[in-house]
Amino acid sequence: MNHYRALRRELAKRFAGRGVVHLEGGKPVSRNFDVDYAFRQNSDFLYLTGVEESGCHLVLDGSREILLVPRVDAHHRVWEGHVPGPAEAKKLFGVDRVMYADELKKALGSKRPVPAALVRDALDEMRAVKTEGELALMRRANKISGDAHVDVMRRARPGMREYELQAMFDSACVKAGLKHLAYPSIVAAGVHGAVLHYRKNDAVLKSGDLLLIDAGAELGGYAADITRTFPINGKFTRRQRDVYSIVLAAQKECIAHARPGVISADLHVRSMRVIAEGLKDLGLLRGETDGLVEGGAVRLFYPHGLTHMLGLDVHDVTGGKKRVLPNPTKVPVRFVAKLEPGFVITMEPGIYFIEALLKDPVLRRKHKDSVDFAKADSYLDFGGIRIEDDVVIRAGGPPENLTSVPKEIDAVEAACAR
Ligand SMILES: [Mn+2]
Repeated sequence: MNHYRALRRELAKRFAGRGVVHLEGGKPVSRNFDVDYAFRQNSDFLYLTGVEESGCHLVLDGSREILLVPRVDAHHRVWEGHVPGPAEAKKLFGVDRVMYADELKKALGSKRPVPAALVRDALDEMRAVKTEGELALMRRANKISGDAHVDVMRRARPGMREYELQAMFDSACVKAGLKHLAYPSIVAAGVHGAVLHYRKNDAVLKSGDLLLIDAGAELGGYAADITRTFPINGKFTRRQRDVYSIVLAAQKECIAHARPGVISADLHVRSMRVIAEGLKDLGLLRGETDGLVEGGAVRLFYPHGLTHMLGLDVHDVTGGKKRVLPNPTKVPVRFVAKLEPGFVITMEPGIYFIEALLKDPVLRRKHKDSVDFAKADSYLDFGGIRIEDDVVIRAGGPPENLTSVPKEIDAVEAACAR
């Protein structure tokens, strides 16, 4: 409660004397007649209040703070059960004053509202740096999600379908009290591992293939975002080991270098270099590493970002206008930020063998000197490997890794042992 109050005070302070801050919470979204989509509170609203009910508002005016809750009738209670009224909400959420949402005009009074875009930007600035209270939630969300990953590794068997593993993951999280996933789980066996946002999750697991699972639950709205890739029969093949080792080396090197002051885009380039070197060792790429990175050949095998911010949104706010930076690298990178203590970011390099890229005639012509396409074709049954941990940037040292799911080859095989 004090945690949320401190954040509201901080926001109100930023706009002191400049008008009244009004935030509207999330509203239910209809799926079809009488059925709504599962409700998830607006992240800014959750950040400032912890309130998970729909239909609320928040008004901040200097030291005055008002939470507005929906007025419900007996009919609503018949279907939806109890909804806290003002007196109860005041105690529950620790706000100075609670009114009904239909009294919004009165709550706002005659003062000018602060433009929503300014409020949004201030919240982007604040949300980027996590407080210890937020980190405690994120640690727990990661631990439970991580345990669910280990559960899936232990129980996966050839012949199962991807959705059975999806259900195992969900079940482990829900049993531990995390009722909501942070994003739709990607459970991708074999070649499906090369589909970056694979969502079908219905293929059969085959012995000898890899299983890539990207899944995380949220606690108090705070997300975990974890990916592991493991052998379905419990033992990596030589070829899988070789590719896996490259991805793991790239990830570990980037984590070791994730310090305050470092530009995220530079870390991405660092991961591309490790991957380029590794793919050269495997004979898939040839030439100078700089040329492979800047010319885009590496991107045929690693076509996504290394990192993004993590928080109440799985791809979280990037810190507001004051933190916008030009991309200092020669490669196209979407997330460019100077890392600060309290940032939580993902570290998720990968290598994939994607038919849509490797069979593209234009790309084949463009990169014919850099890529051994005949060799790459022999990997088209491979799928992909991604390893993703969530880390907290810390002052004066290495980051704190929130994710403790096994990732070393021996440890993954031990977790899969049957
Ligand atoms: Mn991610």
